[in-house]
Amino acid sequence: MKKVDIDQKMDIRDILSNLEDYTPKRRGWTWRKKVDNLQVGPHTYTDCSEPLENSIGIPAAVRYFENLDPQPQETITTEIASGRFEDDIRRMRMAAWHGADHIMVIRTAGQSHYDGLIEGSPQGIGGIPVTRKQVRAQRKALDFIEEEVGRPINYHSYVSGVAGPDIAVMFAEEGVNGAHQDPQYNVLYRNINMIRSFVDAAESKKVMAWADMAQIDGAHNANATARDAWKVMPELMVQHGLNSIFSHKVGMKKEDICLSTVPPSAAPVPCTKYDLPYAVALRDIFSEYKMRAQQNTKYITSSSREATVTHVMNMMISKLTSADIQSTITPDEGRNVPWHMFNIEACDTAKQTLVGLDGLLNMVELKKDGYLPEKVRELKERAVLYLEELLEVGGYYEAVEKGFFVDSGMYPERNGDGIVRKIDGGIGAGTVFERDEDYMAPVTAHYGYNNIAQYGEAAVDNPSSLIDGCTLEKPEKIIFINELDENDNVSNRLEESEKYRNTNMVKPEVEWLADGTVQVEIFLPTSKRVAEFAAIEFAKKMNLVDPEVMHTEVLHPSEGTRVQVKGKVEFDLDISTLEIPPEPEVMSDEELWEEIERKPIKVVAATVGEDEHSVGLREVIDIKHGGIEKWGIEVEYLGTSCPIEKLVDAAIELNADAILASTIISHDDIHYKNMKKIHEYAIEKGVRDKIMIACGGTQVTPEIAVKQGIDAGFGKTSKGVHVATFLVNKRREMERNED
Ligand code: Z97
Repeated sequence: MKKVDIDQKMDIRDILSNLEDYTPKRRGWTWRKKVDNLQVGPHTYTDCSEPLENSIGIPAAVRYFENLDPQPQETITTEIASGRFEDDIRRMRMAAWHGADHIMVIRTAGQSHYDGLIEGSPQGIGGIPVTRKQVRAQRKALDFIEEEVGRPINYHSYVSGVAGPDIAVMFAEEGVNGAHQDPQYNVLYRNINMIRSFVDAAESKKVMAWADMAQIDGAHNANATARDAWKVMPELMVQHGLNSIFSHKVGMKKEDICLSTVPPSAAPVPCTKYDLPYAVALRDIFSEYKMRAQQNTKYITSSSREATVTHVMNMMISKLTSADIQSTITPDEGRNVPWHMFNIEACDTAKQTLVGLDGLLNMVELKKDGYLPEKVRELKERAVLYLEELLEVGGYYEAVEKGFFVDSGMYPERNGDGIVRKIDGGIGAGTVFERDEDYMAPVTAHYGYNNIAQYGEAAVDNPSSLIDGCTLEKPEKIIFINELDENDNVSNRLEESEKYRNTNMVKPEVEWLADGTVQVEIFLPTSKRVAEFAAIEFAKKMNLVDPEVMHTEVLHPSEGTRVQVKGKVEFDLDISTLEIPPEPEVMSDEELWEEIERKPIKVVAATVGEDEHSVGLREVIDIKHGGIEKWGIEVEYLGTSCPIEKLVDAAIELNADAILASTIISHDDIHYKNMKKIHEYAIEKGVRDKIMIACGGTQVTPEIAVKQGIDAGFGKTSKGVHVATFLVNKRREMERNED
């Protein structure tokens, strides 16, 4: 594939071509490189990492801070789950530009129960079927995207389910950089046999350790499942402990083992009182491990505002306890629609918050006495007691059989409603067999008994040397299966949306190319239920197909309700038919200040003709609204209904550089006629070549205005900065002409 061109869309077909021969550029997880006292513009950052080569800053950066886009030291995760991997690739690129360097691919519903690898590129539900083809294509795309942004991107999915070890090997072969692996997930949430899950985990972890992958555990699922998420805190510490030490004993480096932590509560409960002691207790106990902090999704609703506040509150905890990876759940998790724009918004929320909190720990310290340490100690005690009881009843398997986990009581209280699994029950029960005495497997990164010494000393540490390397060393030995299903595959999907792929045709999209979906925000002065049904009718009248209410918020039981509706449009647009005028030029504040300080500009301004409107012109003049005064331009305002002659005469008398005339009324083209008059009267007075003339108004079309003889016209979207830019530019031009 050719090098990515920023101005070109990624060509999915290009990524898919020669996929059978593609090998990933690297293996293993990469952390951001922290820079001490990073200088970006006039600011010094304490906790930031190396800047990107290409990125998009948050809106305020673009508008006010000269595109500063410092990158926090924490890895930022985006979860991508649209069900079509080809559309996810475009979303990954957008996320990378907004600061994500950990791309987590959510699996299609039910993949945990597949006892083997899925092949090809079928469409998924709530995620994608993770297959070699899909993984390879996405890793290949990311190899290009990381070059474009100038930072390694960690690609991640799940090594869970009955096919865990198969997936681990495939991930190691394909350069996947991180994965969730936790046998407790299989047991508790997918009812996969516990013995099978722990045996499989040993093998999976061994392979992941070989590939230097970062591992995230599955503890966050207890938060999402428990009746009251804050009550599972002691048990979660035990879950983290079991998976962490198991992983380390299998051979993973501690710095590759990440705890999946979730603040267990959310406002309106006094969440910091729960969440902070919990995070501090975890940090204390697991000081050698990494923390992957994730937004609490348990209490998420369809309000993206509310989700964002929870996210930000959660990040305060992350910052105070030095989390290493910050996950960003799409704030529309509560809507179950993974939209591009919310995905990207969540990355921005993380970046904005973490950068905003830069240096926090140099300024504030957590208290060493009182509520916080007392609570931390209490949590640790509860966790230790929990672990002791677990050992007393015979160990993990017995504890699960007795329903220890995800009980709705705060340990040691127990309500008897925990998840119960039988030691010999669940999917894959009875499928674990002891290896025969003469068992031997000539493969790398294989866990446990391998009767290999008989083949010589060298083979003990390197069993695959017996077969001249296995697929981990010799990627050419991998058998790449392209597709198994002739209907459900990416080629068919690409063909279906061909009309919109690299052509002039566009259609709105939230998730899949040309899905046509749009969101409409409607306020209705009525009660909730009435508003919901009325909003659907409005959406239908707007020609939206399949309208659905996504979110409702009562502003008052009878006065009004806010409704967000989504629906599809069935039309598209040929962008080559658009008439797009050149973008108005805008100078920076600095350039304008400098230029006007060098040589002041004075203008005379008025609303001309029989016209009493003043608001538009005041917006362009007044410093309060970003008007031209802001940059030091001196303005003599003559008011409304000002005769043309008075305006021009005043400009001559005051020795002004420019005339600004506002003309709102457009009946019989009076606005253009007045412009022409100003121009002609200035000629008559012999000052036309010395005074700049600009006219504006809501009905003014700049091109028609200039045809009247004046220097510039400004329409209803024009602002002070456009006028100031014009004045500076025009004066420079006049100065050049004088020379
Ligand atoms: C996350 N927000 O951070 P399947 N293994 C583990 C998991 O947590 C999950 C799977 C496998 C979440 C993502 C929930 N997690 C969503 C430890 C899912 C998924 O659905 O059982 O095939 O695998 O990960």
